[in-house]
Amino acid sequence: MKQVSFLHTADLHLDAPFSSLGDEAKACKRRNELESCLCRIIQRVQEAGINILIISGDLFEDKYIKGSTILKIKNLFTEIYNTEIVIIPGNHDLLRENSFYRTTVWGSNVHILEDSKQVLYLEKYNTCIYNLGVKNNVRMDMEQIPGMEIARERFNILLLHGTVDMPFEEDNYNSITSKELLSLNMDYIALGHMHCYSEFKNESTVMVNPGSPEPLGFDEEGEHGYVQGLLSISEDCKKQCDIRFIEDAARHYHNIDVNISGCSDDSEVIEKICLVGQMDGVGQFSFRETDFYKITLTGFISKNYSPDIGYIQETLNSRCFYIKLRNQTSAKFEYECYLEDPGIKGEFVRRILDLQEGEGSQEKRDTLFLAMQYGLQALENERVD
Ligand SMILES: [Mn+2]
Repeated sequence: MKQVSFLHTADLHLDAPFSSLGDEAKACKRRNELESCLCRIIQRVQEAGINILIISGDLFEDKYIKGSTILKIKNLFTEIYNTEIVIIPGNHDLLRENSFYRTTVWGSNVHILEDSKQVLYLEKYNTCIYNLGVKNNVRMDMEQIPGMEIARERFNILLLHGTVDMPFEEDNYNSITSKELLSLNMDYIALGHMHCYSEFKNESTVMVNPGSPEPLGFDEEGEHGYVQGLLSISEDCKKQCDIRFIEDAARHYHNIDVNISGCSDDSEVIEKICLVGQMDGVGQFSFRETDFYKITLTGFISKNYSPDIGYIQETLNSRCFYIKLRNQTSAKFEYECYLEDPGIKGEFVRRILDLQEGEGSQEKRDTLFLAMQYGLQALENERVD
């Protein structure tokens, strides 16, 4: 076998509760969409005649997964009987005693990797598959690999569900550096765990964390999908790894700050939010009806006006799949009231105004305005928001 094709995904989190949405109908819809995402992956594997499907952990949420969902997964896997499916459990689908990984009778094309001491050899694809950290002990497992003879004439793929290049905190699952992993001399390293895409390379290895194919929260903005790749080897044993990212998410998350300084009623705020939506490149109608938005209202508003968050949210609700508003505005101090003040507040305001007058750049004048607002906050409330 001179080449082997693969599709690499991770972190599907099937049956995730999506409880933070606070809306069971939408959560249910989203769970169905995760299943549809798996269906699309299977369809792609079938159509492209992919040799190996790699799932690098967190295929499902062990705590919430239903037997019926497992059955759907199992049935889908049987449909791609010509493809070898290689799965590593993650921290949300740990390999515990009565895990569905163990209690389900999977088809013969499904390989669930349970032990880092074992190497899965897929003879028909001339491929060895290694794994690390199944029991959250990546450090110990790492020591095994150099002892295993890595055959250069074969394709070598390593699976790991873990935290790469992040501060080594105790609660980080399978923490390790990209340098250590790249030094293992694999051809492709299939990571999982981090929900956004990242890619690492050196002369001999390509390592990818594909991210969750469907984003699962507001800290997962941007494109989501999976990786399709091809490993090939030439007569003189030179190897090549070509990969491409395939965007495939049904919905996306957006965090947007909207400065509503100067707005004095809810309709003005709604207008401002819609304008920012447009500037964000979201299109003519400002919101994508498929997407999730977290809008944070910022800026300084009059003490006499308090935005009706419930009303604004209701009004914008129909324009997108989900919207959540946060109000982080500050009360605006009317500096004019302090102009004649003989005390420190008056002196402070007069000095700032003098500085503003002598300042040519609008940016610096705006900064001085902020300084005045925060200064007055401190002087009036003995604290700054
Ligand atoms: Mn995950």
